[in-house]
Amino acid sequence: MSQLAGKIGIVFGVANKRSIAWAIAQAWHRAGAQLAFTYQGERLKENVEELVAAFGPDTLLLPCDVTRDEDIARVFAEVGAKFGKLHLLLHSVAFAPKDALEGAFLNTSREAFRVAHDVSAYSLIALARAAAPLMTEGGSIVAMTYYGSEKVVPHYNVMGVAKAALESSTRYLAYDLGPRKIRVNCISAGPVNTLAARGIAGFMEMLKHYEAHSPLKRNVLPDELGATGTFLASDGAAAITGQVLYVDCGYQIMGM
Ligand code: NAD
Ligand code: 0WE
Repeated sequence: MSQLAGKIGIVFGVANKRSIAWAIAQAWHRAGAQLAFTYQGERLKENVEELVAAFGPDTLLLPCDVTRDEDIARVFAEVGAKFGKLHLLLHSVAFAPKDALEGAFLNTSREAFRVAHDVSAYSLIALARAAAPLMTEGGSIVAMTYYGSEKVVPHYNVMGVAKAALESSTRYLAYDLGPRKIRVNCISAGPVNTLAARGIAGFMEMLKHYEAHSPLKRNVLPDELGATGTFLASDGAAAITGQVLYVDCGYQIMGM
């Protein structure tokens, strides 16, 4: 219950109540953490405002496009001014241009590659660098990834390459930040029906495929991602860094 009492955290990637970031944020909050939130832009502002109102009227909520260095600088300046320190950071942000997720990977444009890597991978480095000076008591950084980083998942395409960069960045960041007691890990989630997953052709078939072929014969629940996020943020994971944890009902172990 109070695994995260006294911890201060910041959450990137809430778009709506189905967002994985929202499931993890709720779990962190229930475990006693005090949280700040960011949202991508005006389009999502009202949505996220309504959600975070549940955490009290004085919850810090700031716009942040993770491709903008000035946004990132302002967010951490405000967190520093309000709390003076930080323990937890959730990175639950990804984007690739829609057309890059439809046709052949072979046709990935230079621009789609750049955008996917900027939003989905470089942003972790930028956020970690800005957060680290506030993590004076140590910290835990958690990022969301997906199995398409290591095996070919048709149509995941350049997102798979960007997730491979995210996972590798997690290891290099873990090495750099380890001496400051800041841990960096990824959760590799099985498919979840969120905004980012909806509209992807064949997504419902993918859920059925996991149900049929994962050892647990079902799909992962958002609350289960919350529980793993809480574990990684807690002192129970004090010696775990640089890892990718599969929270996918066991799907990743299968060869056939
Ligand atoms: P989501 O759409 O709810 O969340 C994606 C978030 O990324 C949104 O909040 C969006 O605003 C944010 N974002 C995109 N571009 C941004 C930018 N330039 N600046 C700031 N924020 C930006 O979908 P989700 O499924 O909850 O995705 C969250 C994370 O989980 C992603 O990293 C995704 O790759 C990962 N993931 C999702 C699944 C799944 O099946 N849904 C599985 C494994 C991993
Ligand atoms: O990481 C993701 C999805 C991330 C994502 C989603 C979109 C949809 C809208 C990134 N960029 C965009 N761009 C858009 O314009 N997942 C793990 C979910 C997902 O997406 C897939 C999947 C799975 C699983 C795409 C193809 C195949 C499988």
